Amino acid sequence: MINKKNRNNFFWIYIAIFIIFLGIFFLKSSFSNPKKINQDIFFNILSKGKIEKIIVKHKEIVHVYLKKNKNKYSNSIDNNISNEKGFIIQQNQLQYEFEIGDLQLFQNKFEKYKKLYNLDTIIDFKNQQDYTITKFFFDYGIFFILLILFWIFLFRRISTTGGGPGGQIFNIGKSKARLFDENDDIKTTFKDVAGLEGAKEEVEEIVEFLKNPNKYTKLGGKIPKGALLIGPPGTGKTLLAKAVAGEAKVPFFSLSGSDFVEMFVGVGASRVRDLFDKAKEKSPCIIFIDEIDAIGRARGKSSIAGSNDERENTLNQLLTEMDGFGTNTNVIVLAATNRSDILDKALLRPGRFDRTIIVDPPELNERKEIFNVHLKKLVLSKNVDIDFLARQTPGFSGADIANVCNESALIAARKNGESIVNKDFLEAIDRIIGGLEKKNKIIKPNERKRIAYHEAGHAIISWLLEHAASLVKVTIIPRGKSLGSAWYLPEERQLTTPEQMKDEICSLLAGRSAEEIAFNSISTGALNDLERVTKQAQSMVAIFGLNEKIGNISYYDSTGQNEFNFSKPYSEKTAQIIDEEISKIITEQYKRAKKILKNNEKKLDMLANELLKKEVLFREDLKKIFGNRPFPDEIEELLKEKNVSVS
Ligand code: NHX
Ligand code: ZN
Repeated sequence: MINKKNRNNFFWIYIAIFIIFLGIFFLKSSFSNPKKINQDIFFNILSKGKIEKIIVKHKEIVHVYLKKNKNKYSNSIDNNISNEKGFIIQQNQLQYEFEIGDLQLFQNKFEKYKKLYNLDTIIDFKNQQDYTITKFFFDYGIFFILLILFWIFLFRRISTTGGGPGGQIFNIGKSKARLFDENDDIKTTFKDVAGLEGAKEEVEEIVEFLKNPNKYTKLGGKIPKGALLIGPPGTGKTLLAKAVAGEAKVPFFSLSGSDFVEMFVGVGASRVRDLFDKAKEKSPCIIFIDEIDAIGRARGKSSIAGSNDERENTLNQLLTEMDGFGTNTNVIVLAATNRSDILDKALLRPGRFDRTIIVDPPELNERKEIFNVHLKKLVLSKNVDIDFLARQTPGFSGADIANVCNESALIAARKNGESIVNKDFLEAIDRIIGGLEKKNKIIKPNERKRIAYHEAGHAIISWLLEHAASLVKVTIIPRGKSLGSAWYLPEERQLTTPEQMKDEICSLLAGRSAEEIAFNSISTGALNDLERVTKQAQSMVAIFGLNEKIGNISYYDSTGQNEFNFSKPYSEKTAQIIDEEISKIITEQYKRAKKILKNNEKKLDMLANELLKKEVLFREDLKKIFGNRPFPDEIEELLKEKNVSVS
């Protein structure tokens, strides 16, 4: 509310300033804007003896004052320069101004005229200084206005909304935390947090600490001071914190790490101090700092001579405050980040954030729960199979799933459907993974044929290799940045064997090998495939220690501390071996793919032609050509069991 009022105040100030300056300009132009003439005309008027005085205002500009005219309406001195509107000319009214090139020359000529025509015209140099100042003001006034506006804008931005009537300049150092207390009804509860079982338990315990601390302190335990939520974007860290706010029934301060950051020195630290002062007043309470990496980044790293001082001060103040308040103050700090690797180690030390809560992307059953939460709000048809959807979305975060649900509702609405059907969901998933379908993209027939062979190659190899991910469908309809794609359902495993990795590499290379077999030439289209293949092979050799030549060595650095250290942790010789081994793996698998495809060339042709005809092929279509997949397949069973068609 205060905020809104504030904004209005400033709005009126803007308007007032604008009007004032508009007024000044208007006055200036109506009263003191002399008509510009040139020197010849001036001397013409001068010779007629009608000029009272002239004032040399400036080195180059002269103001001309006419004598009072007896005949009020006859102001025409010369037809060329008459005032067309016929205004009454007052005595000594500034009428004309003109520029002179050289003052000395002008003065000589003026004196000559004066003598020649016997004139009483006065020449005056008095007001030069004065004029310079006014001219300066009018010429540069606009810059002053801009400067003032900028200044106001600046103060408006940094003045805070927290506390203090009006949120004035004096509030810069106050914290920007939003306070939720008993009066705010936050509707989020732990019931709304699906999945995240482990994280939820930890957080629930924190709520317990605040509700009855005695239960824990009576046995001598100390209540933790802080907990850090770490996890990739969209996994529900903020949601978890919101649920804490909804359940705890204690004051809850919420702010983002970037709220501390300001362009003025000392503001961040003072905001931290203010936040903790407020929190102590309201204790027991919770402080939630979102995106704490904005201030919690490791100190002294990549700083260019004090450029990061301000952030360091803020972090130091935060550390001090967390150390500072006693264990019995009952203020618990929750913080969230998705970049734990760059956090300062001092933050993670016991006594600050004692607990680290890892928030992982949801697994199969967790995704099912998340789907259940979001599907509650949607109008579903009976055929929607949540279990199946959860399986189709490996690697999706909570936010992704929310997006799928929303997108499917929109897709169903576009089709004027009564309710959302399974197919809408699958379309939404495809859309989110692969991007927009581009049915109208113009593709030449020979290119289309190449695309079909490329995708058919992927399909066949993944069908025939034991460890390759199982295929869901192949399509040559362009989508997002790709011209065609083979859709897999990867097995959600915790461990991967080199056989599985090699089979995956082989099926990725199959696209290009199919092109080579069918056309005796290859294309740039395999870019994405090659990128993934190279990464995979690199990780086998240099990270996972899965290569015989290199042996059980990993050059991976999970601490990320050598981020700015460009030297490689291995010798030139090893680098060469690594490169050779990577290349060997890829070449081997490419040959393998080509050999398998050569052995199945007829089937490749058949599949490619089928693709050209139908554009999309599903598992059933492949089964017609190849028979059952020679290896037991997870989704095969699922499909049988659930009796769902993927189409
Ligand atoms: C392109 N994209 O960007 C087109 C639209 C081989 C049938 N030129 O492997 O879509 O070719 O299995 C510069 C030069 C991306 C930028 C070449 C960006 C190539 C996907 C790769 C299917 N499915 N590849 C696949 C695919 C492509 C690409 C590029 C580029 C294709 C293939 C992209
Ligand atoms: Zn490909």
